[in-house]
Amino acid sequence: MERQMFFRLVLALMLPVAGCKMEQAGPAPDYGSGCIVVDDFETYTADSPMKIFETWIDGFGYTEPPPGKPGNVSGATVGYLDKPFLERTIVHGGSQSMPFRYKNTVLPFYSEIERQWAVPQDWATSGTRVLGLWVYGDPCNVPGPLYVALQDASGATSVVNHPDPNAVCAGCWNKWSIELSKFVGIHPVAVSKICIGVGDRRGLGRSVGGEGMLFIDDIELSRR
Ligand SMILES: [Ca+2]
Repeated sequence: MERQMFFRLVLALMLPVAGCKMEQAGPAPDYGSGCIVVDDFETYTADSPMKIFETWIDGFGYTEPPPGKPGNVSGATVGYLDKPFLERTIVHGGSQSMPFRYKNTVLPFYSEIERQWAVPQDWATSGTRVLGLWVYGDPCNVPGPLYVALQDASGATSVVNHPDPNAVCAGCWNKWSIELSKFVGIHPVAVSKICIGVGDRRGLGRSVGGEGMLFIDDIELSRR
């Protein structure tokens, strides 16, 4: 019940802030322009196997249906406690976005959500060179380090940090575009996992970013 109240409070606080360039909820990504959707969060439902936290793994994982899946023991929570688990008011495209609550005030002092593919993904196909994702940070959050990590089929991992620590508290939708070449050492033709996180994933034993709430939508690949 405590989590439910927290999320309702967050929603109440998420009004547009002055001076913020607002991005209204828009149409689905333009498939005809060369964009390839990685995840727009429109296909998730309240039922297994399409619950959002069965695909995007957080710190806690899930137990139903058996055998479930363990979490990554970070401070991240994907989705709401209540069905349908997705956010349906604060969305960028379509009618759903992914809630991502983070808590960096306890061990391991970072929060990370991850999606893994059994078959590695070719993200360089059709000349795509840029990974884009839309992020809405609760304006009540404190500035903190937002990052994306990719892992390829060889097991190599590379992390790109957002250049602006205020990205997690902007109070509006902002697109973060990352050239795939920034993920040094990763083969973009064989991506096996994407992680989105807040904090210092190196686990240096220090808390950064506090705790807060983000929404993620329209993760896509484009040519530029
Ligand atoms: Ca969406």
